[in-house]
Amino acid sequence: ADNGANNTEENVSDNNEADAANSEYSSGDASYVIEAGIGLNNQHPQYEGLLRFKEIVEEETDGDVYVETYHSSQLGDDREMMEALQLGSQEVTIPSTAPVTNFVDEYAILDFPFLFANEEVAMEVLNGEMGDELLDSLEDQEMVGLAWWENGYRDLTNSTQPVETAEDFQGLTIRTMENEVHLEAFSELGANPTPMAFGELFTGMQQGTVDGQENPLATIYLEGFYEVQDYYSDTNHVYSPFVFLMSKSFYDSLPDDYQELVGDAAQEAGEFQIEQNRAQNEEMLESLIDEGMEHSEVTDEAREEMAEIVQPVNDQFAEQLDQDFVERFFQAVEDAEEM
Ligand code: KDG
Repeated sequence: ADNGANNTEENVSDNNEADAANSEYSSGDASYVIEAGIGLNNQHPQYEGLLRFKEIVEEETDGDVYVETYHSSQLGDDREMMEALQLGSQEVTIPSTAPVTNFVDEYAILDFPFLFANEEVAMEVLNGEMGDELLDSLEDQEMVGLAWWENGYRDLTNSTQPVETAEDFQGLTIRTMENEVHLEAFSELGANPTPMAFGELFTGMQQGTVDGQENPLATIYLEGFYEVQDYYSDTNHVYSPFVFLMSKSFYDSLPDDYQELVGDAAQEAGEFQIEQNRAQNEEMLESLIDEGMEHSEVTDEAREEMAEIVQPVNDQFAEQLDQDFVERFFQAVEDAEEM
């Protein structure tokens, strides 16, 4: 899509007919069209959140801003969609923060294993000053960060063996997101990490290119990973935020009141997404077991051992980042833990 007021014609597409049919508005009548794409499929609460964003924006602008929604990497993988945002050829994407590290170094800190003790601590930090600073830092990269959504705690699945302790990672080929912290952490545990775009993951597991992967429960179930994975371990090794990104050139082309409106809508739809997401993440374990996956329970003790093994990775990356930022970030985590 082009930026600005005359980007409507070339945006008309028909591979999201179901969603278009649900809308009383049409792209042809809109002054602004937002092409929004995610990597996860349309069963995931992230997509429900995106549909909520669409509903709010279209209703409040009476169709003057129209939102076309795409899922399952239809518009590309996370990195490609972010590049499209930079170029202004796509308006919105909502990646996990891990691949954002390839654009802004400081995002690496969010992927430190065992960083956030629970979701409340994560939300407190993200919705506070440090989170704002991370959102603002995207502007230099031609993107505007509008809100934090939630993917959740990531767990391990694989097709080879039950994983309960740090030793069990030895020799496992694990797909990771494109993020150096993840790569180093899994190497430290003795696994063979293989970075891969989300859209290639199912086939990768099916064909045996990788033995396993790590994602929150909702993704494991809703993407049907149980069809190609036998073992599930509740490692909870890292908390993954989603970040709602908009193309800066598109955002700048909006009148002030629309800028405020899309920001509020991203926030409100995010609150809804987070609620749905947590409910799903809780429900999905039983469904996975019903589908035949074996659940390996990871004890707190085993998790602590994993945390100790990967600590040098956190230290090494913390050293590479701006020290003032790192100090303030860890302080914010500590403050949030005390609340
Ligand atoms: O829609 C989000 C996906 O594109 C991706 O960020 C999900 O956590 C994810 C992964 O494992 O790639």
